[in-house]
Amino acid sequence: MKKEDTPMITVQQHIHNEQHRFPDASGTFSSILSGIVIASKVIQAKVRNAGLSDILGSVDQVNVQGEVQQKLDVYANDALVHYLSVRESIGVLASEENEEPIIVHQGSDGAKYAVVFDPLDGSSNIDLSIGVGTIFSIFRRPKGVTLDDPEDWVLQPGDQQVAAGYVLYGSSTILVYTAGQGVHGFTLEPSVGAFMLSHPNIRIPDTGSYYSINEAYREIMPQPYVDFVDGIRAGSLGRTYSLRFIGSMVADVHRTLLRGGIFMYPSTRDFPEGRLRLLYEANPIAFIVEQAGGQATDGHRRIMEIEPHAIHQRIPLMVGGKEEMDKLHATVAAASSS
Ligand code: AHM
Ligand code: MG
Repeated sequence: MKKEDTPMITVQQHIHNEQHRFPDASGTFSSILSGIVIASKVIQAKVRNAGLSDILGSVDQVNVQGEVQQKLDVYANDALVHYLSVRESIGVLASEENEEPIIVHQGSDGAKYAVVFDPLDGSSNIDLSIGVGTIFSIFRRPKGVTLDDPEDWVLQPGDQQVAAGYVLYGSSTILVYTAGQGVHGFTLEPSVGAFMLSHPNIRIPDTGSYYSINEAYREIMPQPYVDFVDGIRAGSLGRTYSLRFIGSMVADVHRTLLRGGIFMYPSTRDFPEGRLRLLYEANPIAFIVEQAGGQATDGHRRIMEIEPHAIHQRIPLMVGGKEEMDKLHATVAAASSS
């Protein structure tokens, strides 16, 4: 049989083998993931013909972060809430676009999981046909916590995530997820309408040749990050680097995962706590990057160990391969000890 005639592995088949991560409810993982898969197919269809329908531009409202909501932000959020809220195993949803967590299946004993998501990351790129993405993270309800305290379902450190992933609506649509058994990527085969395994067991290279940061902020970011960037530009890691910054974190991280290098969004004068959100941006990306053999920190601490105190909490985020991250941490540590 030629390679192209061999039946491909779908994401549903793949996650069937990951069921042991959800020992108390067989079929739960597939059910939650299939809600995300359906929502992402609906979102990608809208993204793909965005210029042809009345879905570009903003709506006349801001979200909890004070950011202008794009029509596609709202559409993507509605799709995820719609397809996830019918899953009986889910009790709480929390989204970048909703100030408070959403309670679903009130009173159902089967509701033991929470899903946290950024429905459409890279909003500033939506109208420009540049890649954007959906990011998600799944938690188990902590013992003793009820629906009277929906925030407690999701205010857990990243190392409590049972699964996390993203969907990148780029030149192709790719879903990347981890359930703690490595990182796997599935490309949407548009003629079949299914995500097929295309990137099994992704490993981030120990070193790469790209660095990714919004360098326009060099006057308003902490000096160690400027020093690190100047250092690698001057050859401190023994090779020539190129700069890539798309401004859609999912796309920048996806490239870093496959090609190596480093992505950084440190604190700035305008965002002293960092710009990216801990629960639905940094945590899921950290889980994926660590599972792929890389590192994810706020410059000092592992992202996955940080105790969250608010759903929309921001955090500085650095992710990358071993060599770049070690060099960054050495530069930051040297600055703090001098
Ligand atoms: P969003 O979730 O509202 O789209 O914001 C997050 C995005 C990231 O995708 C990206 O890394 C960052 O904002 C870009 O910020 P900036 O324009 O300050 O470089
Ligand atoms: Mg985002």
